[in-house]
Amino acid sequence: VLRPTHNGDRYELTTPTAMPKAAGFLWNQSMMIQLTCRGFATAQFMQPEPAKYAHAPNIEAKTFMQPEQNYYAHHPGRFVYVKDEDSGHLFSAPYEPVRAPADRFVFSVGKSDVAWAVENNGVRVEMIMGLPTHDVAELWTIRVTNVSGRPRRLSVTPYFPIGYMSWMNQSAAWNPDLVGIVASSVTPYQKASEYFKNKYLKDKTYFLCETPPDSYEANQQEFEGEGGIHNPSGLQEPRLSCGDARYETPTAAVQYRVALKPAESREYRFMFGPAYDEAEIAAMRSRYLSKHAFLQTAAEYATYMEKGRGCLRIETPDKDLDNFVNNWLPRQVYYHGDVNRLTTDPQTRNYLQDNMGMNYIKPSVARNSFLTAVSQQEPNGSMPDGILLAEGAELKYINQIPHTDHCVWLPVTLDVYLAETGDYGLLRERVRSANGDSLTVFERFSRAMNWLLGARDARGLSYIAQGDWCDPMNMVGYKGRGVSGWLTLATAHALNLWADVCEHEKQTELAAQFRAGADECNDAVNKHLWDGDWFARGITDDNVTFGIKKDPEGRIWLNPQTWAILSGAASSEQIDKILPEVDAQLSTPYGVQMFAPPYTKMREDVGRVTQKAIGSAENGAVYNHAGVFYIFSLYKLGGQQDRAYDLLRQLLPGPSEADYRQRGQLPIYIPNYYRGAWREFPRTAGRSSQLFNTGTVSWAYRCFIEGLCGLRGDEDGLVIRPQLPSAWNAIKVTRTFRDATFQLDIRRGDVDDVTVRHGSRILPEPRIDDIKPGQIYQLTVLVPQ
Ligand code: CEZ
Repeated sequence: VLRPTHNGDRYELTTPTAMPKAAGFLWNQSMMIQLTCRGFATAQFMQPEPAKYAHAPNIEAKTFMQPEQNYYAHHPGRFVYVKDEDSGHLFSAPYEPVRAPADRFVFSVGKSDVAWAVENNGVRVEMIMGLPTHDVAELWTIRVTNVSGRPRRLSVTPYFPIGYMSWMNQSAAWNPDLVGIVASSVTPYQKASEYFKNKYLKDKTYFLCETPPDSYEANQQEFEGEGGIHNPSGLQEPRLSCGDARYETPTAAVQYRVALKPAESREYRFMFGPAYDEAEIAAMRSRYLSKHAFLQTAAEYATYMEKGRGCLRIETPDKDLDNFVNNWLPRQVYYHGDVNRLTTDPQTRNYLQDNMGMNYIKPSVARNSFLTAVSQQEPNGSMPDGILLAEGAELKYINQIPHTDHCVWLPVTLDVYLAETGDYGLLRERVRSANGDSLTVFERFSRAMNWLLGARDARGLSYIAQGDWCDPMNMVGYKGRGVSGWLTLATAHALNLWADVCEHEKQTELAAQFRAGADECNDAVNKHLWDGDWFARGITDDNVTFGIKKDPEGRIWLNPQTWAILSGAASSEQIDKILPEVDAQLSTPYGVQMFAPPYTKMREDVGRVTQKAIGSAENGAVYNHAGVFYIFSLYKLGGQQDRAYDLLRQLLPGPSEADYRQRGQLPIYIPNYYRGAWREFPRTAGRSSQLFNTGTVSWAYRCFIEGLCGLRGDEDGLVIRPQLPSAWNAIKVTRTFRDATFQLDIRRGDVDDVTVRHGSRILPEPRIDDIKPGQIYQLTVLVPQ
């Protein structure tokens, strides 16, 4: 049912029912759209806050993107009804709303378009959607071909529901000058001040036709009528009734009556999107709505996507993995760094980690993100919960809840920037903050580290307030006393990384001070949180240690184990105990769970996380962000290449058909989680959240680059230490690094340590220094058997 094509840069799904939520997504800096194989769509655009131009048919609650979104018959989508005007046979493409089984179905997801080819009753419908690189609009091409071998009389009716736009004011009508349906609304508000804020919102939605239709309908009720969306009444008549919507639910249906000879086709082009006024719609029409402009726009967009191609090409024994790493993983990393999840106030930890991935794609973006982030540092050295990216943006949703981990991510993500660029000059940049203080980046990072050191209790453990990395762990410390074991370890790791930088900058006293702080954190965790075979997760306000053997639920958490490895808190004896426990208690066929067993009821001294559905999200799912931290720690540890690789592979659906069906997702992105609770609820375990916003991807790419391929930079050059899983004998890798290209032929050999040959020369150490930009380095690398 699923196959890669064209060297893995497209994936094709040949049924709309096996994986009904399988979807592709496209974005630009102003919008994002996710399209399912069945034709449902979720789109948003920025003005500058996220807004919609196609809505549900009822009032919708506003929220950020959620996992496991459900679709229903009237969910916004992009459809084409095709009716045989002689026999009355009706079907729709891609599949919704009629749901007639197709004779042939292909949903084809590319990097810069999403397309379908559907055949039913001797008619082929091809649909393809692309986006402009800068503007907000969907560009649709719909081609209908008679493949029945006999003449046909058809009605072809594209149907783009607009939905319930506003309870204050909504309408829609045909606009003959624009050749399309234009729906108008007023974004609802209450305060007079909001009027001025909303005044220039794009409250219109347009659906434009390159070719004038024979009839149209702008009123949802009128079109769907008693027949309903599966068999609209409007299609029972010889033509649509050319009606409008006056404080009625708007829609966009247009109809073409065609007589097609055998093998004859018609091709139509449409545009769908938001606008401020008719003048803007007219401008969009003239800019985009022609065959020529569609082609040119598609080429430009492909160039824009190509900028996200990343720095790594691999050839391994696993072709599906190669497809993902070479095509899709950098694209998802690029998406995160390019648009910051299309919010104006990304969570600080997300902002820093999403930009961490940009080091492998466009380091200058990562560089700027540090400057932006620290310019919003508080006077006491702490970091705010979110980074404001637009004029007038505010901290919303989760960013109004105090979380204590944000400073940790500064050195953790800087580590990649320095490894990739060697640009220590960033540290000497002076940054003025909103409160007027002007400090260097170096000084700001040191302040952040001091803040972390200060935010600990008498035992030396880090306060959690209302959450750490685990957002919904909001009641461990809401009374002000609870502490986080993970955060204490993450603090130690951050301090160690920062101490390295201090040393490089010849700040030896500071380095010693931060290293001593890290040791203190590690010691405190060992003293208070080692539970015999693993580390506990924390201690509550009421002094109850949790994440320990005697807990029936939430007994072992992954993050403290991972970060104890990274921070150096865990000795090798402890690691020997931890790893088998993680295997035994947390591993599943879909990756490693974030903790186990999941909570079945509220724990008032842990919080909201325990109320999430069992095995979903943070409540015991295979939460990939936590999983990838663990994978990273295994690569750092060394000697764990099989454990690390098995888990790395599990981040991705497939390659067996059973696995694809269970996860229900195309292998074109890593979702934020797969359902866990594998022991409790095996039926739903593995199911993808379908949410492609996740901090996982920058780490996953890092694990492939630094871990599996072992290609990490330092100030002077590139170190080469691949960690191949034992089942592999050889791989080929191309890595771009500091404007040079490295082509590596890596294989097992009779060597005790990694041995690198460059031309005829065996290098004294597995590293290349004095890298010449533009040069191609061909290296033969032998790794121990
Ligand atoms: O949000 C993510 C956050 O964006 O959850 C991660 C956290 O580290 C990321 O920064 C782990 O908690 O209940 C909640 O508030 C959840 O925490 C979600 O908002 C979660 C979403 O699934 C979005 O990815």
